[in-house]
Amino acid sequence: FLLLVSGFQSFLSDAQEIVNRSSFPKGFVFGTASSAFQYEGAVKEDGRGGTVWDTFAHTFGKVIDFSNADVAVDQYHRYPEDVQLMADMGMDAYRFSIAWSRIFPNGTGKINQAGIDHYNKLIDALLAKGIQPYVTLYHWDLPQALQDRYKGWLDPQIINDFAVYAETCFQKFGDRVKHWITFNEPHTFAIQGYDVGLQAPGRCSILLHLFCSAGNSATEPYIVAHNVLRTHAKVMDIYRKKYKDVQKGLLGIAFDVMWYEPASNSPQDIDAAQRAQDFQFGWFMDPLFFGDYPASMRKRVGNRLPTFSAAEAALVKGSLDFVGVNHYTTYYARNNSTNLIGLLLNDTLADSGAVTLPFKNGKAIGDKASSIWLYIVPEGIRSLMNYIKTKYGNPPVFITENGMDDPNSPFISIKNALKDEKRIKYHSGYLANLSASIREDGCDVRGYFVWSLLDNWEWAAGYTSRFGLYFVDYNDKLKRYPKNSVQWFKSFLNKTV
Ligand code: PSG
Repeated sequence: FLLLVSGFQSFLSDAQEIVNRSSFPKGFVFGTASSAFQYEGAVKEDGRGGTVWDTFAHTFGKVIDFSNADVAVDQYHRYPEDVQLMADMGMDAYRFSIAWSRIFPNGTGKINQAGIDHYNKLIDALLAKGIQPYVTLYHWDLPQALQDRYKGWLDPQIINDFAVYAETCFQKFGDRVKHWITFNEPHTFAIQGYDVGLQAPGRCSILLHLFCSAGNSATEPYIVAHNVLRTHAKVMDIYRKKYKDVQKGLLGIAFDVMWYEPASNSPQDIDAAQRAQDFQFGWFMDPLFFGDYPASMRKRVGNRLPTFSAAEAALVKGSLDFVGVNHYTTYYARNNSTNLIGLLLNDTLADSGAVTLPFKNGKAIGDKASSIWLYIVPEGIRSLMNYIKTKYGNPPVFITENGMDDPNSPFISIKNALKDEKRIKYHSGYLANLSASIREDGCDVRGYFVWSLLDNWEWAAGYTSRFGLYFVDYNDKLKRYPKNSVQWFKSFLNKTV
């Protein structure tokens, strides 16, 4: 009987604990997140220039349902309605991205006033409802012109071009935007775009260029990441020198961060879990906090890993006010003793010498969402917050994305699609663990953004995946319908005491 009771209590204390706004510190921010390319549509309107993602989405075979984001969920036109949906839930903030090619259609040159006007209207609509804008400057939609001109992120010329774009945003919007995120998930776009070629610009060399006509999977991801870090540091330098005193905003960067559990308690697997984290998160965090790449990367990547000059290292180190963490899932990590796949592919992913999988002995680490990579492991967020606290000295963290998707099934009625009890369980589990990491472990977490406000265009998965709190009816004028999770967040957010 006692065993039963304690079993029940531990069950209560992880997934099912009842949390609400009052489980979080005063001033903790709740919001939803989105990105320009996945939401806006209107790709040819008001002078917007093309991007590498327009090109990629229109290349046959790159998106699994043969869709593109020309219309997406039309937030470019429907933002007033969408802002109202956020207000209905009682959200404090909205994370969205600015499309570089709406501001500079060719990446550089003359400002496109219509683009400025659009984001002014969006920002003002949010503020009128008491919703704080959290603005990402780059969520993967590189102006195609810069890819054509000098291969985009592969060329350090991009540092200055991005800096001009970023500074333009500070000048035009910084009176009202107090939270800036320079980049969304550089790890994802370096790997997906330049190692495996599954995302724009679709470069890779694996399997004798079977999937990509050009690229080098062993070197380009490192060059891209290096140029992103140098760009980020330069943008922060500009912000601190010219804007911060007056505008009083904060600037950070957002990373995709899984948690890794060693697959066994062997020293080899424990080491592999650490290396997996080094090659995902440490790749960016170590330069930002310590001024150089992790030792494990230096050792294993050798001269393919670029180096920072002393001046660059000094500029990169400390160049952030907060860390944005996009966290969805946890995998097992095991040591890769043979590295046969690495020898075969000769790519960046193999360099860590760690194999990460959501399975152990044929058993999944948690319940699966719709995306093949997304397994539900609520405790992972607590472990990750503690890892950041210990390793990087407890910096301020925002969870800039957390969420799960349902399949887009033509066989389910809208009525049934709105019954997203699994999503409610997902968020209550992750939020309970996040709250515990703050209250019980002392982690400095400042806010939480749900991915995503609406169902939207999920990159290479197209419209097959539904991450929204609101359902979007793609067959009937993109009408929005609240899933049950909307009601859940509404009561969660109202329970302030
Ligand atoms: C994030 C994390 C993983 C894969 C993809 C992403 N992971 O842990 O394996 S992409 C990220 C992105 C946003 C996407 C969203 C859902 O910032 O644009 O729509 O997550 O995939």
